[in-house]
Amino acid sequence: MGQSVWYITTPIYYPSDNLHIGHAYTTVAADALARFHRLKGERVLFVTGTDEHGQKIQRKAEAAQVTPLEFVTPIVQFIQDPLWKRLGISYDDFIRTTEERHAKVVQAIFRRLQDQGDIYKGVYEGWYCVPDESYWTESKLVDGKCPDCGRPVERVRQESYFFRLSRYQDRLRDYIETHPDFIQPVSRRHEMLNFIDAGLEDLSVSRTGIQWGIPVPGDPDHVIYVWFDALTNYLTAAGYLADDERFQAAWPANVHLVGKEIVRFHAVIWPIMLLALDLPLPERVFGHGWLLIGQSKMGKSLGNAVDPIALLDRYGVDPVRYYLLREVPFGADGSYTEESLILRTNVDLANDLGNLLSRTTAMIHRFCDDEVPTLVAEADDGELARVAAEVYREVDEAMEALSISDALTAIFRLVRRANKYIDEEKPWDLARAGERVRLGNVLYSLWESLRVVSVLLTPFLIETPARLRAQLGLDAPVAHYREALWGYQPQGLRIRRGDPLFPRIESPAAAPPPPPEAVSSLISLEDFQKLDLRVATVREAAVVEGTEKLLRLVVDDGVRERTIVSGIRRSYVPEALVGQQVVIVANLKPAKLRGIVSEGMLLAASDGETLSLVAPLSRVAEGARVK
Ligand code: ME8
Repeated sequence: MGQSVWYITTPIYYPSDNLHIGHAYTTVAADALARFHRLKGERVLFVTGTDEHGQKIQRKAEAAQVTPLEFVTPIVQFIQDPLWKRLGISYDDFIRTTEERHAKVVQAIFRRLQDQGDIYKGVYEGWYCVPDESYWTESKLVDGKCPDCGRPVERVRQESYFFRLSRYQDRLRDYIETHPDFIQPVSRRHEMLNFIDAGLEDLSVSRTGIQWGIPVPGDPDHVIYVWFDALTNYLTAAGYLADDERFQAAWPANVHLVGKEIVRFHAVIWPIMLLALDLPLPERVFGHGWLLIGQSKMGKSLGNAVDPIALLDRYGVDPVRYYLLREVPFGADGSYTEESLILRTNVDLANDLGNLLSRTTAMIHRFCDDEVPTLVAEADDGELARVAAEVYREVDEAMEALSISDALTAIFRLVRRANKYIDEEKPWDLARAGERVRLGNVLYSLWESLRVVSVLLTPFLIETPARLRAQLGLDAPVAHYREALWGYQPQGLRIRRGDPLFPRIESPAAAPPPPPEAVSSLISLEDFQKLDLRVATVREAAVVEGTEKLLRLVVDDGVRERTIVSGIRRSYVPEALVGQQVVIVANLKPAKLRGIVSEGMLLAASDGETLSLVAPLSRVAEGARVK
């Protein structure tokens, strides 16, 4: 089969309420992957949509005294525009399960499975979780509640059609065993194998007593179970039974991106439907983690949902996308806080990237009259070119592995290395000393690093790449990933300086600073001189696992490297500290914190919750005395 389209899907969301940033999280991640593959010149099919049938929606509509379609339509429209539009979601198809094209496919599949004896009629007796639209047997309930979401379940006894999952159990198990990449991350794969090994019961795939769904062909008292209906969307959108050429090119899907709570539907029920239809299985089902508020999952009905539109209004599209894509390793759970969004924007975007651009363009303006210098290759140290080449490869590998946050970490490694390169090479000294060749090479390398970054950031951010490129003097939008190769751009451009890329955000949540404490009792100069305060440079920084406040730093005090445990985690991301100078109390008695011996302390100004490290205004030698 000539599969030539890279096909990625998100779950289709229930339009039972407005969506929150948990839904935006999946959709932005899928969007970044879709944009990445397009940038590599591939044909992409990126599908998202809405799952509009089922008991939950029917009840919501009844409560609102409108028809289910009247209930969902404005929500669906809102999801398309403004929500996905403002977030820059570049979907190729938006599927609604209430569309005619979809009902046809669902009914055709149902009929075929019935004809081949995979669907049969019986009686279902057991429990149903309406919010999750899932069936449970008595023995699976936890304290009488839904084992997945902990909410109350309802007793159901009715005539029902059943899908013979049991018939395919062994084939599915073999498939998972022989296709180690099928279910990711690997922890979910183990969960699914255990689930299958516990034995698959035949699945009830129709309901009576509710009307809001696709009717069972030839038996209109039954509507088709909403998950059977919803999963089929992936085939409908690929053109199954409607457009053979489209379908042959797109199927099987390359990635079904889903939240971890619905991996079971995608890694057990869905592949069995496909096995029964003799269709190839998707290449990967990736179950990512949850955005948490405190310890709980953010959820529509849990009253803790964060509205993406409010965040877009406050911070703009790129900080929100950057935060969602960068903050949490893709696959793991992570806590959402607005403070961490602000911190990410300030540290990575405003400080590291914004400053690199403003410093670079300011120096090209001042020393080269806005003209980007030409590289004199024989005299170049090749340092930034080397890092850029590594990052080019790392981003590619990370995106293939769906490690989206690692891809961004790699890009910002180049940004940080370039900033450090300015500090090391001191272009202003080179200018003063008349070292024009070296100066030109340094400035060219900085400009070129930023150009490479503008290409690499293209799949992730919407507005920033073009704004960055405008200041670099580049007008053409990025067309292909290979443009991120060092030296791709012909030389001889002029920069156009502009506004800062990202203004620093002042934290709205920060408490007003407490009134300064009254000055305590006076001390003598000798008392003060007992303190051995020194400048040190941070060499390593990492979080102390299991703590909320602590970072473990290794600092160079000019004589040796020492470890200091410091309570600054809430105010600093560790990697941003590496290379920074700080002031330490060098003669503090060592103390053990969380099992780590801390040899000294960092000076920081405390402004309510926020801590700001104290540092010399210009770089000085490590070990310099502060007095
Ligand atoms: O489950 N953190 O729809 P849904 C991260 N209609 N992601 C989250 C999240 C959170 N706190 N909350 C939601 C359904 N999501 C079905 C899907 S597919 C054939 C049918 C994301 O509206 C995550 O992707 O409840 C999760 O799987 C999805 O939204 C659930 O959306």
